[in-house]
Amino acid sequence: MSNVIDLRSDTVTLPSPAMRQAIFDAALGDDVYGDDPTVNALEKLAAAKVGKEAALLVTSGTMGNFCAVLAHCGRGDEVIVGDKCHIYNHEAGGASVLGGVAYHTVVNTDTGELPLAAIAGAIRDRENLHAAMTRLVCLENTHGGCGGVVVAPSYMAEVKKLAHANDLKVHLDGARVFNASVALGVDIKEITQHVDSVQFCMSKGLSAPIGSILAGDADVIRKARRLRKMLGGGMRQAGIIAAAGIVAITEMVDRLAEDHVNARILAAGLNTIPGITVDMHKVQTDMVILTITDGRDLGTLINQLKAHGILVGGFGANSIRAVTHYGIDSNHIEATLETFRTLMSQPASGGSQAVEGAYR
Ligand code: TLP
Repeated sequence: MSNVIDLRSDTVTLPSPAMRQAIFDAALGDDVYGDDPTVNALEKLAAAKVGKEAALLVTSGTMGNFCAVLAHCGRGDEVIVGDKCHIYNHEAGGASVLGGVAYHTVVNTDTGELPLAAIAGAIRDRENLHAAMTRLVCLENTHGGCGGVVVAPSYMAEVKKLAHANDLKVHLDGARVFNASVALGVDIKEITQHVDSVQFCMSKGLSAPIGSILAGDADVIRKARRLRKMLGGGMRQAGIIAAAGIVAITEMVDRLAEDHVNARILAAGLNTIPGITVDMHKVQTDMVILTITDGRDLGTLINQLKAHGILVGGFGANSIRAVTHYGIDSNHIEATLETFRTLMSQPASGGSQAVEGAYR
């Protein structure tokens, strides 16, 4: 795989040498008994980092979001989500299937927001016996379904105000919230202060092999810990995972800026190629969404790129998603641009091919 340039996602990152060493050296115990010192250290560190009372190590972003929704909502309750968000589109309907929670979708703006009036309109009247009980609003930052855009903290503050005025909680799917804080040049707490709970992934741009953190107040995390156990996510010597997580949040945050620079260079280069357009306003973090405008078949192009050792994913009907990360440097960006130039200068071949693993 060494010659492959894998731009499908920042989830493909491999652990850094410091992470591998930390995993090797980790002090371990049985975390279901609360005895793993490395997990305990990570949870304490993570909670402090995002300014919350408590934190929980979970296997994945999906598990973190699931535990959060179910910690805030009971069966028959309703959660307000954006129609382009990950929780609604890419988590197998877990909160609904396993938790009996109904999703109430609000149309996302291109900027990853849910318009405040639409949120207000989606909140059910608790006195109406026909309606489910609205309990929670979920935000996402950065917003993957909107191409990795950063959602403004000032907007999040408005959502929190509206939610709390209506006795609702706010959960943030912050799978890439460190990308947002680095892009804005603010401390992560400037973002997380506006939500009651936050899930962030250590296994994306932060390059840890496994693991996410769910943080919130002590009561929410206590409930989430039980939910995690119910899902089979109570892990034993999980310090193996937590050791890499500590390196992720202490050493790998600042370097996300490099991924953002590489994404801008890739996007700007792609934008000069006939038959491709990139909305440069939306290239704010590590994601580049490029739209094919010359009518050629997307699946065929993606397969041609693959044959040249470049892996990307489909994004909607006419677009491709390329994500920069720890395993991608400026030489990879240049090689990717060169291959795009070559392929796009060739006439489109006939026929159509399926797009595997498309984002939406
Ligand atoms: N996103 C993955 C795929 O599932 C689409 C990716 O390659 O972008 N929230 C957001 C915003 C995410 O982008 C993801 C993963 C998750 C949650 C879930 O995280 P995991 O994969 O750890 O369950």
